[in-house]
Amino acid sequence: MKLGLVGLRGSGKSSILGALLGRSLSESNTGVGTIKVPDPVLVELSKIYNPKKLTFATLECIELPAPGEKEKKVLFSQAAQKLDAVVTVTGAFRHPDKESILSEFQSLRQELQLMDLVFIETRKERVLHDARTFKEGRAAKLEEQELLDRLSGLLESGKDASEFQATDAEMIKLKEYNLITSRPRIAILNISEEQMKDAGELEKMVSGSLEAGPIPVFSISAPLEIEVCRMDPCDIEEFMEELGIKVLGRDRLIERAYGIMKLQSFYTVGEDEVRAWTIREGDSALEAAGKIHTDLMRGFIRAEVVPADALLRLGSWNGAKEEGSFHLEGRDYIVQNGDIVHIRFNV
Ligand SMILES: Nc1nc2c(ncn2[C@@H]2O[C@H](COP(=O)(O)OP(=O)(O)OP(=O)(O)O)[C@@H](O)[C@H]2O)c(=O)[nH]1
Ligand SMILES: [Mg+2]
Repeated sequence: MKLGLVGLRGSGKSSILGALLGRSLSESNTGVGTIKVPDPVLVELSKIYNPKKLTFATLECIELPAPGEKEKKVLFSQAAQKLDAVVTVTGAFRHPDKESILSEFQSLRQELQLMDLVFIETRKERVLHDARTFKEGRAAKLEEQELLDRLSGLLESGKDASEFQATDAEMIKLKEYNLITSRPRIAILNISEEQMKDAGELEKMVSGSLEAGPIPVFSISAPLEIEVCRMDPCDIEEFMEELGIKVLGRDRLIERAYGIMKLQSFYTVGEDEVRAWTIREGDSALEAAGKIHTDLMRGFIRAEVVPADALLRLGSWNGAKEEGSFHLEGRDYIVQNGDIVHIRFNV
């Protein structure tokens, strides 16, 4: 899963990425990185199997160029197409008051709406051209044009595409357009140390400015979190307590990202490797198999499933089998969060 950090120039995208990855701005600042998803269940499972390799699920993070930078427009659009979720970064640290923080947040939002508008206008031209040129499929083209008109009207009124009231058929088109403001989003306020005491209030102000759609808003002090990442683990708790940080920004981001993208984990276990995998809620055993390897998907026979909590309670696969926690499932089985899955396959 890919998260994109999007923000105006100098809002602190690189710094936030550094905080998420635990590295300073000067170190390998390539604009990309992978966050390991902390997983206590996985760690417990590894104690049972003592595997050669322990592999955590990961989230990929990339920094996009600031929207509105003319020479990087293409770069931005290409990168934006591949994102599963958009993380907006507002440089609260550089503002003296609440009003100007909100104003930066809103300018960024407008920039993103503008990029969607540009896409829609281009699409509209093409649809109109096709409707004029070809007889075949004209009705559908005109219908699409009407949808695009409504979409651009919404964006022009300062709303996000995610607020669009779409029918099921329109929803399919919307998915195809893959607009930035229709993607799952998280808003980060990059605050200074002095602003930490007002973090709650700032977050409330920004969420309050959003008419609809659940966009989680939370604040991170990037330099401070980078510092925390480099501390001796024994000192971190005390330091965080002193500063009144309850949960690190990175951990909050992961949790929210899982929430908005409706992600969950399943596990594979064995002596070679114990591993966590990311899937979406509602994904089937066949889709889970495909995550592991396309061969497993092609040659899928059945899935052997044990919930991780049962395995941890009973201490072994066989123990879980005897107790009745083991179940055999077909390709349509909906994988549950925390399932340990063993795919039987034949290719
Ligand atoms: N005081 C303070 N400075 C910050 C904070 N976050 C970032 N900065 C500084 O602001 C400047 C810009 O930060 P970057 O992280 O490079 O911002 P960016 O959004 O990646 O910038 P561009 O990629 O150029 O658009 C740097 O000099 C940072 O050191 C912060 O929380 N507090
Ligand atoms: Mg940068």
